[in-house]
Amino acid sequence: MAADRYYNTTPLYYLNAKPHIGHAYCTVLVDAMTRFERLFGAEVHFLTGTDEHGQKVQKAAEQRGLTPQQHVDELQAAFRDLWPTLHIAYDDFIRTTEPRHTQAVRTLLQRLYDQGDIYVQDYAGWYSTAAERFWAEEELVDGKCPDTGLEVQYITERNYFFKMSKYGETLRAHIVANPGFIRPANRANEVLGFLDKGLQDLCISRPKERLSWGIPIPFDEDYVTYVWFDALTNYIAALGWPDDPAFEKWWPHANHYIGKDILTTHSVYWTTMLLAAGVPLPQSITATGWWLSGDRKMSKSLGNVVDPLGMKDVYGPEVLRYFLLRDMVVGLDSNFTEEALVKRNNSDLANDLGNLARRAAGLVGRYFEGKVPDGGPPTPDEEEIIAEATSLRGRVQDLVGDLAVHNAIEETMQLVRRLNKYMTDTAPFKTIKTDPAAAARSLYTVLEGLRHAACLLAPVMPEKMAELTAALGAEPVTLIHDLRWGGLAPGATLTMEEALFPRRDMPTVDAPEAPAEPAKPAKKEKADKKAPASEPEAGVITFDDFMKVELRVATVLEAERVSGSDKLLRLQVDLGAERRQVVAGIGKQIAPEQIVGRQVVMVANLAPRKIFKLESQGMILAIDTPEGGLELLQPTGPVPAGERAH
Ligand code: ME8
Repeated sequence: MAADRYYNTTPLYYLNAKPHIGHAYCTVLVDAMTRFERLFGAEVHFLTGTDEHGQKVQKAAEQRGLTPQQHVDELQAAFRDLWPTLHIAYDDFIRTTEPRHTQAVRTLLQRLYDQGDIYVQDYAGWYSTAAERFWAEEELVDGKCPDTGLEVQYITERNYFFKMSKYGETLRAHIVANPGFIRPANRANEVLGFLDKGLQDLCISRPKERLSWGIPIPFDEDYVTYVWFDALTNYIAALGWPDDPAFEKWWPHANHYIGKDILTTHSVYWTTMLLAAGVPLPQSITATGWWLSGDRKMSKSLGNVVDPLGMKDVYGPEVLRYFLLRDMVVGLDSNFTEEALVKRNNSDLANDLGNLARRAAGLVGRYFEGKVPDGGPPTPDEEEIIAEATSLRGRVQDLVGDLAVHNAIEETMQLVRRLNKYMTDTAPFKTIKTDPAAAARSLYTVLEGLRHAACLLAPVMPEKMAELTAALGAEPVTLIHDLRWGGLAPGATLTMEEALFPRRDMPTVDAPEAPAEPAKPAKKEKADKKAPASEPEAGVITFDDFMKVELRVATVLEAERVSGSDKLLRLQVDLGAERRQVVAGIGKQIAPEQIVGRQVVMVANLAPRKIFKLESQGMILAIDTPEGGLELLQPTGPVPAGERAH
């Protein structure tokens, strides 16, 4: 049974550098979870913010010749302003320099001090400035900080300590008794392993002479608070702990989403702090994996960070969101490449989803005056699709509940692919002439299926799916409970003007120039690991292999010769949902003016390649004649541009 209230949090991002794709991922994930949970009927409060104290921030400010306050005031805006551009709608943004936060930290410190859970002691140990913490001798790696690999200094210092060790057993019992408290499950084992080694007490102060940029300790103003003790408290500070009713309302439903790099601070430091303060533990702590660049974590210090602003500006924020959520399994690492993003855009969004919407809308425009046709009673074909779309709601809900957001997206995309196949199988553009009721039924089914997909993908791509829903002539569905088959009203006006997701060029494909070739027989695909045991004989392809080749009808809009080549024509073609450029090696036999306005058959899913510095986004099919001429493959009568041959 899903909960009816959630309080979702992201980490508070350090203000030692600008936001990057790792920050964007965690915040997009929480935004999507929040939107899914609201769609499923829950009330949700979503918090993010910035971590503004500590040595790293003080140092970053010094390097810029600014005071820490000037530095954080300026940099927090980079985060705050970025989120809306990624269509992230948080409910609250907390800065650790705000009075509501510093107040809560001081209240918590005072409470723990008064009850004897904080004590003062001289401490000697290895201190890492980069990691802002002491390490025990045995924790060092080759005498260096295990986190950063940088130098450590042996220092003796009088400091305040939180009796963390006192709460280790209670914490262990809680983790064991509550599977799902730390997610994914392997991370819970990691924390239990950490506890097995025995918990130390936690140094929670820094002398002001070493670090001045922090929250003064209420019972000793010569010290500031350790940045982690400070920052973690934000999760209750933002709710007005201890007295605000918002705390009572939301805190029991807290779900922290963090990167795996900060699992210990959250699942050990924070939880023991809460246990000491008598505050119940959060519902869950979810540790996500890392976006890698090559095999390395993208990180500010490694300087290999992909700029999310750059990606969203080139491909659009919602394509980026789709990619981040579809290509990352929550908890595992994933490699970020622009090529993978473009592939996702082209295959899932431009092709499967966008093209289907355009094809259906095109036919409705042509044959039903642009109005949703009345589907009439469904036949067994439609019944199957209706059952699939209806059961999808529950499956998506379960998958999201299990954090399998990538699978929830995939299930919805499978419905979209099923609709594509159904559209091809039922061929409404043919049946319109022989059986208009069947054409109406097909098109209604596709449009209603698309409305279902738009609703279930809205948490991932809120604006694009709102656009799609509106283009279908439907009202947005805000509660999954209200998503019922038949909700799309016949007679509603379709307004699908633009391609929802334009196809994109592959960013790094820069193959050596090669002349374009007319159609060649399909090469046999290399068998992949999943190929069935009985391989087809040499030279023969399976039906599945054939179905990989997308042959579509295109209408040639423009044609011109490519300068410097007597063989190449540069064509602009209409593919239904989009326009493409194709560079075709047909210029010796066919003049540009002979081909404009004609319909041709092209391979629509061929990886783009550069020919004479021009990108060719597909291949036109043609047949050599014995006289040395060339016959273009074309349908015998007009068909809608974009229709697939099969
Ligand atoms: O740790 N891939 O802040 P931070 C995925 N201020 N996620 C990544 C990532 C990557 N390559 N790099 C960073 C802090 N992240 C503290 C948190 S919370 C009270 C204080 C994400 O700016 C990931 O979630 O270093 C990581 O935990 C978070 O950014 C921390 O960012």
